[in-house]
Amino acid sequence: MKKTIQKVKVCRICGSSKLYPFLSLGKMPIPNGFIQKEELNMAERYYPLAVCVCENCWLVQLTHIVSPEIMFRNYVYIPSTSVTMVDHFRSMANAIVDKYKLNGSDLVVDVGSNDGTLLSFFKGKEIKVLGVDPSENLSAISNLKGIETMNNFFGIEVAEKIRKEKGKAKVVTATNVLAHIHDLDDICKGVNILLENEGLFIVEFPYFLDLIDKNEFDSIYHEHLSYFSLKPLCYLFQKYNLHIIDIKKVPVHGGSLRIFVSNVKSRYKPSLRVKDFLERESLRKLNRRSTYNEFARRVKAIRRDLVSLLKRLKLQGKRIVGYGAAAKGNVLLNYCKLDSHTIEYIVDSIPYKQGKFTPGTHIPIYPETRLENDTPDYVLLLAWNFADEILRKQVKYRERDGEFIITIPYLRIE
Ligand code: DWN
Repeated sequence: MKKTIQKVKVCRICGSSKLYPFLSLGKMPIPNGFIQKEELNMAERYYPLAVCVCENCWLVQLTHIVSPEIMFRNYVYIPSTSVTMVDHFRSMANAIVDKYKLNGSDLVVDVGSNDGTLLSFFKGKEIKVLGVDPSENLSAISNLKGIETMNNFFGIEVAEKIRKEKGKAKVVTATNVLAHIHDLDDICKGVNILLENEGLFIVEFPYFLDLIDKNEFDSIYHEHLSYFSLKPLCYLFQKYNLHIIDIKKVPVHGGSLRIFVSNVKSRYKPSLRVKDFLERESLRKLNRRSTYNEFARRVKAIRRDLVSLLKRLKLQGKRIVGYGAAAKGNVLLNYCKLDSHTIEYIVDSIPYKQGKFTPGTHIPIYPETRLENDTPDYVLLLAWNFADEILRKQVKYRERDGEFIITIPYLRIE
């Protein structure tokens, strides 16, 4: 995709042009587009951020796609910076090894392997591993850690190269990456090339039902092209003789699904859980415009309530800072037009982000240690998906009567 942005004209799964737009969050910079102090007066690229739903297969998707070269070649999302995510990937690897009896002759390939955190737990069990990731910075970190990683976007070409050089894979994993990919057909074709006949494609993604049920609208951003429920994914997989054979609900990133996909000719048959989840989706009326219009109404109400709360607190002379310079946090800040006049600064654990400023709203980012010597009245929790971990970390701030403002799943002060 040579242009920096393109309008979506047809559904990426079924090709239908019946796309119903239901929520716009306005125009804003890409959510991980952090800027240096010397760039503060330079123009930033703003892109439309809006979602539509395909009225044929019911895939929820962005109305415009920003070039992946802009978003992923140098990437700042590093799961190993959070205890929650490291524990999550450790238990995921253990569960897969136990469930599918993986051994030293098996190859596990991770698509979007990031800094190699998930693969390191398979490697720890003497299982052969290979990462594939487009970000130059993260591939370098992963290779330095001894996790062999190809610096590229996964697809047919990379799959063929891996199969030729390493053989077929017993397991291909993809966590928090399928939603980032426009050409899902290329991914499925690549999986079919790479996977053993009895192999498993194990995909984890934030679940759209959680997104609308918990009003997680700030998870809608330029990196996430698709917002998956099971029905459209079943539609996609059946095009490539793949089917979902099992599902596990996991709590990360506001509520995600881990789905297990195999070739329809393999010995694996769909468990009853697949049918249960599909029935639950039809009960939630995901095939009705009203479901999406109602969600959009709730999102606007959350913005209205949050902005008026913060305005009231500022009028009372209260100090407010942010916690977690997350992509989702930048969506919230830009959608609610909250800049450093309202949010004095943001603390974050990722060194790369410290010393920079948030995209569009230009709020300075400091290390978390700043809260050891400063006690603002309120902290707006932008990384709400790590609420437990962060609240545990900030007991001392709360003992000094500091309070957290948390917006998801509903606006509250703790
Ligand atoms: O899909 C994606 C999700 C999985 O993660 C990626 N496209 C981008 C990314 O979104 P994000 O930036 O919202 O990710 P996080 O990991 O939810 O962001 C959390 C932020 O909070 C990070 O910048 C790190 C920070 N943090 C912190 O300051 N102290 C996190 C923890 C746990 C902490 O204790």
